[in-house]
Amino acid sequence: MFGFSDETYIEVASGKGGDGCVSFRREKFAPKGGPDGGDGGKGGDVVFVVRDNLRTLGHLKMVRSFKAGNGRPGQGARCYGRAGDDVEIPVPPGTVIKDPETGEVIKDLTGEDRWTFLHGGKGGLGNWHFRSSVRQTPRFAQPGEPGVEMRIGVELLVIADIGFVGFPNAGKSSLLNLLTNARSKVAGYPFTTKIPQLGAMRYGDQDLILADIPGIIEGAGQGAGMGIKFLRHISRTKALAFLIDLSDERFLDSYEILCGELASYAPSLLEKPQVMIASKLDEDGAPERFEALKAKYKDREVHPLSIYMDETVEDVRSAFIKVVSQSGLKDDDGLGGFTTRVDKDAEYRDEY
Ligand SMILES: Nc1nc2c(ncn2[C@@H]2O[C@H](COP(=O)(O)OP(=O)(O)OP(=O)(O)O)[C@@H](O)[C@H]2O)c(=O)[nH]1
Ligand SMILES: [Mg+2]
Repeated sequence: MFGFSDETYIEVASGKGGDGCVSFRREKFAPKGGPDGGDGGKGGDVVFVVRDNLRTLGHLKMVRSFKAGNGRPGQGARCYGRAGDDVEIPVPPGTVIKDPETGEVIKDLTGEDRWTFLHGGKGGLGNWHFRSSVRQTPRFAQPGEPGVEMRIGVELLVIADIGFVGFPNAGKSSLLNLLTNARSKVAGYPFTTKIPQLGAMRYGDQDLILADIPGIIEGAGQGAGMGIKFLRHISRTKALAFLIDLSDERFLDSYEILCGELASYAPSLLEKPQVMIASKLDEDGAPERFEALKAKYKDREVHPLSIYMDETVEDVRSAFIKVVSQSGLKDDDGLGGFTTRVDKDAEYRDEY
């Protein structure tokens, strides 16, 4: 297990078929014309459409109900009723549809483009179909078939592109909220974030996924603070962003302390590309501290950041896009084209 599971429930309904029509031909010279009621239209289908540019299920948490249109009733002169519109539900690649009660997988959409989940009800036959030599005036028609309504679970495993690493209170959640649609809790005390949070940063027509994890303190590898077990959530990210708090006395040593804790979890974490960020540039004395930090790490780029200075936020955004583009937006772990996987074991959910 190495990512975040995104999960939600939605209500879906296919359209009802339109009723068949009871009608008789009425013409000037045929006052008692035969039956001519047309058929009702078919109800709309519920269709899942896989969109490569989506990476989370966030959009399904805002609109939760998807209802296809009903078929229109048939009309006189053997006219068919119009078919109901299909409803399309956009989902990211790797989405799985589940039974919300049993958790049973109804459909794994990996590798699919479109999948019709529920068909709309058939339209009813008009009375024209029911004429016969012995029944010349059928005064009935068939009703349309009902649609199907269901509540379903939608699940996706998301592997973030960039994981945030920093001491508690360094400003990780503040940055996540500024760059993405996430609303991670921000407060001026340590360990505000207790559960890893994801946010999607729009970049062209792609989503870049940023992961905010709980703060790490010295000794976290031995269980201090929140420990480091949540590091596995970022063990498969493409890059790491280190947030070094310029208002923290230890600003010159923070990076080494953080690296030490990461290494105690998995030395391979340190092989990932990194973005080094010096946060809270607006605090008293921070610009001087930033200069000292830059001097210490003169061989690499250090990005100054203040959440109150838009240009620094933009600079960090560009650095994120650059580091992810360089490592390729698509997953290269041999598991397939995308960095989304189905969460089959869901082990982490019990832990928080
Ligand atoms: N002055 C200043 N304060 C900031 C900046 N960024 C964040 N803060 C403040 O720092 C405090 C901590 O911010 P968070 O975003 O919650 O920090 P965090 O790293 O997510 O903290 P944990 O979840 O506890 O690990 C909050 O009071 C923020 O308002 C900044 O650029 N400048
Ligand atoms: Mg936080």
